[in-house]
Amino acid sequence: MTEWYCEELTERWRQSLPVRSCLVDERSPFQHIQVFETRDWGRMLVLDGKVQCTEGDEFIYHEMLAHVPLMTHPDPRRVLVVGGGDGGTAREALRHPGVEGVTLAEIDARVIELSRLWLPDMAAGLQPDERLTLTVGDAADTIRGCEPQDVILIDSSDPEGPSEVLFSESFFQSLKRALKPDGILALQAGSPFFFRKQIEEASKLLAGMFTHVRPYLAPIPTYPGGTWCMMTASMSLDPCALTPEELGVRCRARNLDGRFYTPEVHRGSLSLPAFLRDL
Ligand code: AG3
Repeated sequence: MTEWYCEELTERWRQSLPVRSCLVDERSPFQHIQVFETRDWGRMLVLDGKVQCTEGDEFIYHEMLAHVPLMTHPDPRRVLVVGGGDGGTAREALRHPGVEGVTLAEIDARVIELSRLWLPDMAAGLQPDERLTLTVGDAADTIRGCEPQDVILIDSSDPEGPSEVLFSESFFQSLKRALKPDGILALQAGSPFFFRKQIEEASKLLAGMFTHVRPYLAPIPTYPGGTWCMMTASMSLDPCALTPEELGVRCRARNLDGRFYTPEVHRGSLSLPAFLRDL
């Protein structure tokens, strides 16, 4: 009989996919961590009942969270990743040859350890690399202590529960302080169908602090609803200001060949449907 893993996002929305086996099922001091072998999407990391990534579609999420802001920046050197203990976002950031340092601030050491064991493709971003600094603990401490960053990528879970603070005004303020004046940040903002209120709040908060706030969309089949919203914020950098030609020049200069990300996808992802634009 086929076993199904079911994520229950709300009382009225569930999404299921068939799994072959459960590889990890444990409680860390921070959360419930599970890894499944799925039938069709490779291995899947689940935190507190929320699908974080599958080997089959993680490239879309990680490329879009990293390359939209990193390509918008003309010369990114220092990158901070908040969360992202599976390594996928760091892996993508390290693909930009000009990047001299990536600092990853993950609260849960077990996510790092288990990703290294079970999710090698993503954990490629956690391999020993002189450019990479792993910090385990409260991101707020890392942010306070780090040197000014060119790019900050917030790879958190949903804007509720333990990750809720990562969507608060004071947290955004601390990120702004950690960012160089000409830096750019990006965050995953949740489902445009189920987290409309949170997306609206985050974009309002950020718009009060930054000149350019740009939501964009990516299709992630294994996330509830299948479409996900991300957002950049910056005082000077606008991902919409670059033409596909200019982005193409940057991609070639950085030798960056995405499986999902292309200059056209960059532009297209920022073209919002009316209901989101009106938020
Ligand atoms: N972080 C965002 C996961 C959000 C998914 N939400 C859900 N399934 N309800 C992903 C971390 C990948 N590095």
